[in-house]
Amino acid sequence: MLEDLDNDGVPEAVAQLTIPQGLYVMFLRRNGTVRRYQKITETDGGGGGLGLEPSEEFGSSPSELKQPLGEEPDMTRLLVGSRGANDGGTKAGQVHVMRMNTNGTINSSVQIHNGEGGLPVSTTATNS
Ligand SMILES: [Ca+2]
Repeated sequence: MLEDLDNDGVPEAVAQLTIPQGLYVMFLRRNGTVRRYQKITETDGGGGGLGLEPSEEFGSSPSELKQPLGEEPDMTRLLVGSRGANDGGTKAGQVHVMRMNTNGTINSSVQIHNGEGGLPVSTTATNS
């Protein structure tokens, strides 16, 4: 779940897509059905800036960073895994930390993986 991105009093839900790889940000009604959704893929929702590789399995374990980081403007941050990403080593995986717009698209993002985003380089980090 995400906090209420669009301020309608109902939280949003996030789920992984497998074909194409990506995410659905779902804006819910009070009865739990989807009022509208925003797809985030390599071609939708600002996902083109993520540098996704074809088989990196982007979209796993989406979660919200609950505590604000204090940056202005402080926007909702969605953390999403890419367990098959090769940037930090073959299939070493990575996490995308995405600042979210109120319409469910990505405002900006950073990546954390082996040797990037504050993590040291490890020669043994794999999830194979
Ligand atoms: Ca909402």
